Amino acid sequence: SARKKLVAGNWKLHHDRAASVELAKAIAAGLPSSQVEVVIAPVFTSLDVVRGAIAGTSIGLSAQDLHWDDSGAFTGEVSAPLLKDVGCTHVIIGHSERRQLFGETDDRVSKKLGAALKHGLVPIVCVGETLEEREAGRTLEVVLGQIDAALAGITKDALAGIVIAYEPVWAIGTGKVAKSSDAQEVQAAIRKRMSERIDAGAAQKTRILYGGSVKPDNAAELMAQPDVDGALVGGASLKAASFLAIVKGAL
Ligand code: G2H
Repeated sequence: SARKKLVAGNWKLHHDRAASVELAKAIAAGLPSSQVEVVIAPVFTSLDVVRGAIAGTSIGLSAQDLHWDDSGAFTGEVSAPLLKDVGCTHVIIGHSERRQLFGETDDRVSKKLGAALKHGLVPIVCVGETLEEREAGRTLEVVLGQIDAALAGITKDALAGIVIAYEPVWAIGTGKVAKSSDAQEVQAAIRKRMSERIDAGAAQKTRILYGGSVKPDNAAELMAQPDVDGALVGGASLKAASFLAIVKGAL
């Protein structure tokens, strides 16, 4: 497809500043080509030093969450202007760990998406069904419902620039990867939904990543699917060798 592949490393709650810098430098040194867009998402406290470590490279810098207000009495929160200030280009929104463990709702995901767009951060919006929902045959209903809620009010111009990550909850950190045909089926349905509800031309430009136990040995097959435009990688992004092998799988 005409869409440039994107591979994003979600470091979750791992690595102090020194380890983050070391990993970022090793990734920068091993990048195979500029044909794949690469983004890394360290913890908040490492963003500043990682920005320095990847300065002058094409690697994007992502936060793992944000608050929708610019400032105010919101203890513990970080806003889009502050993420811009520290050098972020991207922000992950609605990761399933936030939905499951920290009370993230579709409504909040939509507000966070609006704040990211307003301040020029590329949102990486995560959706995905649980095992229970999949077994009940509700996968598309759940995922498309999350898409509708997250993208409520979004314009076609904004749609082309956002990134969606389909992450089936049962595949996250479990070693159980979705079959590439299952990922393709859901991701094609997401694109169709965005085409119908927002704009067909813009939906052709939106990158849709797959996430959930992506490893060097399954990445290439997943990313060869027509609607799998890259990967959101957790565990395997914590070592430069495995992350770079996944990036190569996108070529
Ligand atoms: C899904 C993924 C990255 P992992 O959460 O967002 O993590 O690759 O460890 O399943």
